Amino acid sequence: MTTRTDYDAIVIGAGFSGLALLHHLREIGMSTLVVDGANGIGGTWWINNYPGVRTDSEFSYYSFSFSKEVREEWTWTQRYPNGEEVLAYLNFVADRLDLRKDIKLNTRIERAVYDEVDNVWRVTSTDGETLSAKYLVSGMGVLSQPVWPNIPGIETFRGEKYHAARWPRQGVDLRGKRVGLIGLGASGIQILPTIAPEVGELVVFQRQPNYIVETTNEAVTPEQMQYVRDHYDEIYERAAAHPFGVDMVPAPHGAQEVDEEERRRIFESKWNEGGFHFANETFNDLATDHASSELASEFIRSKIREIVKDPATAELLSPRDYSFNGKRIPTGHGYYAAFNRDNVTLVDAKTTPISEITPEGVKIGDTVYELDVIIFATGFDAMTGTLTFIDIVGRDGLTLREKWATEGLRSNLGISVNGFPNFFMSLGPQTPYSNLIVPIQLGAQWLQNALKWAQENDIERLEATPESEQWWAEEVVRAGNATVMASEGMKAKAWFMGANIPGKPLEFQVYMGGGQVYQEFCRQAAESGYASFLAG
Ligand code: N01
Repeated sequence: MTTRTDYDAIVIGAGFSGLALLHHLREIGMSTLVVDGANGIGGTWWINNYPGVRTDSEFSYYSFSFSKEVREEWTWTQRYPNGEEVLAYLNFVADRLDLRKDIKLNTRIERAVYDEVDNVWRVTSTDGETLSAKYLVSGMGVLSQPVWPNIPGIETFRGEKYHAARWPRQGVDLRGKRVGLIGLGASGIQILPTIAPEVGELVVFQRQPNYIVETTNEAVTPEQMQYVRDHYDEIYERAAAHPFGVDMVPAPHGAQEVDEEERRRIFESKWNEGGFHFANETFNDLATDHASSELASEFIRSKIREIVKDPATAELLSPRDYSFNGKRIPTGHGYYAAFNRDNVTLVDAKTTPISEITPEGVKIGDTVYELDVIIFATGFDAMTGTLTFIDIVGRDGLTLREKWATEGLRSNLGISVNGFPNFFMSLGPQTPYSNLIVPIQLGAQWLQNALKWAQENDIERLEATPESEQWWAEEVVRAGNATVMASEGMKAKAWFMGANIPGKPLEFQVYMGGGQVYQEFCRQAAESGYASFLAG
């Protein structure tokens, strides 16, 4: 007998994942509730409203393809849409697909417990309400749990301090102030050139430089938008077939297969095209061959020297300890040029690290940099952080946190975990390193098919088998070790290795084998009658 529940499915998170899941689960007749702790829909785009936030992917492949209405009626205005525009898009999707009535905002989940006797999930929010559902799905995002650095004295600072991923919605007046910026990943790299013109003084504390692929951000013309509408299926198919989920044509050659002059020409032309075109359309081995990755590194160092006027600053901005692809590559909008401004100072926080934050500012060696505001763009406990922050309690009272702490990261395709029946993850750990819109949409479609199949075949529990977890863990390691990300990611302390969080086990948090390969594994799992999900 099936136990009555409040909903068939509860989805945590109202971002891209939550919206796609709600739509697809509704399509198979499931009563579905999406809950989110925020006061608005948007997920990562709601919480990351720091100055300068925008996509690193181009508009044409940074949207859902599954709804003809949305495709036809939505108009993007910027090649790299800013946060406000992406939020407007997500609100448009919610309205157009009539999703809002099944989304409960201001509802933060702190505990979800699997009841084995009744085969239901009981989900409790911080205000004490408990709801039940047969299926629990995480749409909590991969980079949602911000980390503050463990710098002594941080609480003593007398001025204002903000984390990029907890930026006040009403904004912050930085005009004329002395601002310190700690953290130069994709977040800090967008913040810096945006605030530099308005602040009095900007002191940038750099521990490890990044390789930034600069771009320009043109307005989308009506003709370009119409072209995208007319070709959306092709665009989406190309993105889904690309290892990193972008609509780009993979290069035919490795970087060492052409002579130096030709290499420079190709690098130069794709640098001018901007952003991810440099990483994906120059040569096909920048992520797999160290020497090729180093050639790309040297090209970017030469660009830094070209753009940044002060040679000492240019050298400090040039990564030397790891090569291209060692960290997630950020798209820059005038990042390097911002260091030519008189009010921007780059401080080396690697040779002598920040020792302390004092009431007045940031201390390095004997120098205290006096500041009014400190911005921390210090990143996230990626992939697992949100899932282990709350209590997700599976069979026999085991939490996901305990399972992964004792066994290492384990899942079948990043979708399902043994010991946690009928619990699924959109963008779980061990899913592809990619433009995430592609795995989000394909993941929602995969889950729709899986749950429809379970309903039709009276399957009460879907749950990764232990064998599938072992297989997938081995494949994640195999694929990761075939890339330069393995060694370079460790040197660069990349979040995709868990290396940015002191004490976190060092292992691949994502699947580096390519989005298209991953999707093939998902297809095979479905075609096999979901055999690797039938532990229950
Ligand atoms: O975080 P990060 P992020 N002292 O982890 C520094 C996605 N994203 O929020 O390199 C000094 O990349 C740390 O220094 P180091 C995207 O996937 C996407 O920027 O460890 N510095 C590093 O510079 C991205 O990869 C978009 O030496 C300290 C920085 O903090 C991911 O989110 C936009 C420090 C953290 O960089 C994370 O990006 C934004 C300390 N004690 C984010 N502790 C778009 O697509 C840490 N740091 C647009």
